[in-house]
This record gives sequence, C-alpha cells and structure tokens, in this order.
Amino acid sequence: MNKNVILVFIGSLAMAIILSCNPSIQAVSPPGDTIHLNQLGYLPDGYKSAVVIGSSESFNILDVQSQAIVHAGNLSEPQYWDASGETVRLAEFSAFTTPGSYRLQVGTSSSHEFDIDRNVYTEVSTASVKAFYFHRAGVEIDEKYAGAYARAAGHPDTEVGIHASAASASRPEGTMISSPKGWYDAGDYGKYIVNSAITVTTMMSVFEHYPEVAGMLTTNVPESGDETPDLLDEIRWNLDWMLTMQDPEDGGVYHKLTAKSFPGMIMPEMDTDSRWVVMKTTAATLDFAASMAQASRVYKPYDPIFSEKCLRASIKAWEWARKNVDVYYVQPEDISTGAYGQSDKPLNDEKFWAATELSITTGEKYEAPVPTPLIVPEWRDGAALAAMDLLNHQSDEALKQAFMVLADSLLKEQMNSAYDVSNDAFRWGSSSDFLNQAMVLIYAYKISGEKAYKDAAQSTFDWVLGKNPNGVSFVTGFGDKTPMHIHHRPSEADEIKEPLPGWVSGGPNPENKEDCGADAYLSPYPAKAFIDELCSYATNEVAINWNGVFVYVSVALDAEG
Ligand code: 9MR
Ligand code: 9MR
Repeated sequence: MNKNVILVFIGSLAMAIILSCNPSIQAVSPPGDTIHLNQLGYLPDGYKSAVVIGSSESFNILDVQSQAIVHAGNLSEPQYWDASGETVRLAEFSAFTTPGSYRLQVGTSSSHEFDIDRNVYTEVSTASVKAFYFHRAGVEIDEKYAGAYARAAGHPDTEVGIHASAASASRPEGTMISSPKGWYDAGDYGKYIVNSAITVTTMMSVFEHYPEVAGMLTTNVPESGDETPDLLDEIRWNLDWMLTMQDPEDGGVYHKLTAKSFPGMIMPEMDTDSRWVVMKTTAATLDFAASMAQASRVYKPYDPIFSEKCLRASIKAWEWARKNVDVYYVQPEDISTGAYGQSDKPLNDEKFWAATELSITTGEKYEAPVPTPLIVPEWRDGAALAAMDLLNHQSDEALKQAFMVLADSLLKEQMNSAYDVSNDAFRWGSSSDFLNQAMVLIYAYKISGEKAYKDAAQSTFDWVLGKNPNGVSFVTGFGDKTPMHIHHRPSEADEIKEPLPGWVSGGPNPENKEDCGADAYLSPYPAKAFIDELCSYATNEVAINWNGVFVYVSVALDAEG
C-alpha cells in the first residue's frame, strides 16, 4: 500500500470513529474524487484522457441532455506525480467517439461539462488569433471589431528616441525615428524583437504547415474580406513594425522599443512616457533575418512588393550579423523593462534559424551547422522550428533524425507521466512549454504518421485547457474555470470584469514567488505554483509568444483531426 492510500484509510477510520461517538454530527458524504480534463473537450477521433485523484477505480461518461451513461471504463493504476505531490489515475476514453456534450463521473463526483465535436477548437483558435488584434499598437481598436473591448489608440511610436546604447554615426543619441504599429508584448506595452520574431515565425509556420485550416480562420478585423487570410493580415501588423527596427544604414536590428520603465496599470492611451529603441544585438538581428526571410515567401502571393522588401531586409540583417557575431544584450542602467537577454546561451541556434529560412526562401546555401541536440522551441531558441520549416519544404534525413530524437524524448516522457503530459519541469511561461512540446509532437506525427505522437500532442495540449492540478483552463474566456485577474494592463484598467479573451496565461512557475509575496503561493509543489492574481506576473501574465504557439497547436490538432 502506498503512503497516500494509508493516509486516506486512516482519515476514513478517524471520521467513522468521530461519527459513531458523536451522533449529533451529521453524516457527511466522503470527499469526492477530483477530476481534471480539457474543459472545452475533444475531437471525435482524437485521444481523450482525464486525470482523477481519489479512491474510485472506474468512471462513466454521462450525456448531459439525456442523463444516460454512454460509456464506462476503468481508471488506470494509481501513479504518484512529483511535480504536484498527487497520486493520480487516468480515465482514457478515446474509444468513445460520438459527438455531444458530456460529463465524466467518478464515484459521486462529476467533471466540468465538455464536448466531443469535430470543431471543438475552432472558436478558441480564432480567439487566440483575435487576441493579437486587441494588442495592436498605434491604432484605435474599433467597436465594430472589438465590441466592449473597443479602446482609443495608444503608443503611436512615431517619435521614438535612439537610446545611448543604440547610437551610431548616422543616428546619434536622441535622434528621433518613427517605429509605429506592432503588438504589445504581454501585460506590458513594450515591443521586443526577439519575442516578436519567435511569435511571427510560429504563426507563419502554422500557416505554411496547415494552410487548409490556418488560412480559413476568420477573426473579424479591419482587413477581413481582403485577398489575404486573416491570420496573415494580423501577423503583417507586427512585421510592418519589425521592419522599422532595422537601421537602414548598416542592417543591424534594435533589440527592443520600450519606455525606460514599466508604466502603471493604465490603458494604452494613458501611457505617454517617451519611448526608446535600445541597442542592436546579434540575437535580435538574426531572429529578424529569419522572420523576414520566411515572410518573404509566405507573403509573396499576396504582396510581391512587400515580399521583396522583406527579403532585402533579411539579407542585410544577415550581413550585419556576420560582422557582429556575438553582441549580447546588456540592459542599460537607466532601463528596467523586459530584457529578453541570453548571455548564458550561444547564438548558434539563431544563426541556424536565419540561415535555414534564408536558404528555403532563396534556394541558395546559407551555411550554419545544426545545433544538436535540438531543444523544444522557446523565445531563446528557434532551431527546432527552423528544422520543421525546412522539412516542410524538402527532405533531409539527418535533420529529420535530429528532430525525431527530440520528439521521442517528449513521447517517452508523456508515456511514463502520471499526468499524461510530456512536461514535468516548471518555469516562467510553463503553459508555453507544454504548447511548444505539443507543437513538436504534432509535427513529428505529420512527418512520421505514427499516431502515438499525435496522442501525446493532444494530451499535452489538454493541460493548458484544464487537465492540470489547478483545474484551470489557462486561456482567458475559455473553459469553466479560467483566469479572471491576469497581469495585463488593459484588462486591469478597462472597466470590464472579464479579461481580454483568448489570451494564454503563463501558468505555474515555482520561481519568482516574490511578485505577490511568497505567502501568496499556498502549495509548495511546482505544478501548483499558480495564482490567479493581478500581482502574479510570474504565473499569470500573458505574452504574444505563448499565444502564438497556442494558435499553432490548436490549428494543427484540428487539421490532423
Ligand atoms: O508589469 C511588468 C511585467 O510585464 C513584467 O513581466 C514583470 C517582470 O519584468 O515586471 C512587471 O512589472 C513589475 C516590476 O517588475 C516590479 N514592480 C511592479 C511592476 C508591476 O507589477
Ligand atoms: O517570457 C519571459 C520569461 O522567459 C523570462 O523568464 C521572464 C523574466 O526575464 O521574462 C518573460 O518575458 C516578459 C518580458 O521580459 C517583458 N514582457 C512580459 C514578458 C512575459 O512575462
């Protein structure tokens, strides 16, 4: 018998003794089982699992309308999960494929209502793209497209200062440049090239890998109805800004555009602090080169002139980075906004990423070795994403093998995981780690045809929509229990109770607990280090890169059925 089972047993015994000795105490029903599942639901032919904590050994699926039991099954053997300190069992019901609305029942407990439906992720995919529209800088967000979330334009960024760290002969300190448009990065109003690049690449990649679904998303934005798919219209808003971040003189790219410090919890138009572009870096320049090379081919059918412009910018950036191989970001003393620095990490993945995208687009050879082992994509590392893009255009056995090594490590983790997920390490933005892993897994399915990868991708994706120890669907506005107090300036400053919809909250992060004071985090377990509080920027902020990969995975799962 394991420790937890003994504890439950002793607990029940104690309860029985108390009840029998004291008849005045009402008999209470035993604490029910806890059920965590994807609160939106599952695809009819997809993998379906829920996590159950408790003493029951079997489960039923109940049709919400008829109240009939439509499926029954046994729970798996209990398994302990270090990350949450729980002993859990899995309810797997992939065999049940009938569309409808259901609840999972275990003992006396009942789950959130969920659907089995071919289009179960369409609405959330669309909302996760629409979220970017709400983040457009420099433009009024119109009621016609935003309803209650309409707001005035903020941050025109037509008069941005060259910070001392970014000064050059042709643009000395204090020179004013125009750098409008772009998306706000996160809960703050900064615009950061490194994070923008990984975001636009992830979103352009889902368009390239699954055009039949990604190209059909309709988001009701001002450009809707033009010749270009809405997803690409949205990405274009940020690409236009990114192009202005390149010094036309030498091709180097400024790392970020922000005020000197974070503003208060105010609406965009109230934040009128002067803004600056801060130092050129190799990471920003190579990431920019990668994104622009990809944009050049993706936008070619819709806007050949823009496509040419992107390619020229990409090549110019690549040339700068060849002469400036390791200019790392160093936060200037007078600046305290996000750093997106990576002084401890070599820049070989950025170089490989840029070289790969340039090679695909131009058909010429841009040399850079594959950084092995490949790691799961994140804002610090685009190599695996570049590998996916290359494999999408041509066969390359060695690269495919390197990619499958990564996918296999994730698959192995998921198959042995008590929580049925490929991740058990938690840090800032953990939701996006689950999503980036799911992206690698679903792409492994695409190139191998092995169903196990698709199942693992689904199961890991389920985490983000509720199959986690917090029982929280981390996408605002989607699911029964979803964050209401994200660390997000517009959501806090507007008068609306609900946060902006379609945004992925960062998720559990055992580090940086000082944001709300260590006492605010009640559980010592990493997977439970999440609080739905405004102060919790380390667990409950949102960010464009986290949304970008949500778009990828929800679209890809839908496309793969
Ligand atoms: O609001 C800021 C958020 O966007 C950042 O991710 C976070 C970490 O850099 O910082 C937040 O700003 C806080 C600052 O770091 C410390 N003082 C309180 C600020 C607002 O909570
Ligand atoms: O996502 C970033 C995370 O990986 C870092 O650990 C963290 C602290 O440096 O910063 C996160 O990015 C934040 C950025 O610096 C400023 N805008 C908000 C971003 C999300 O919290």
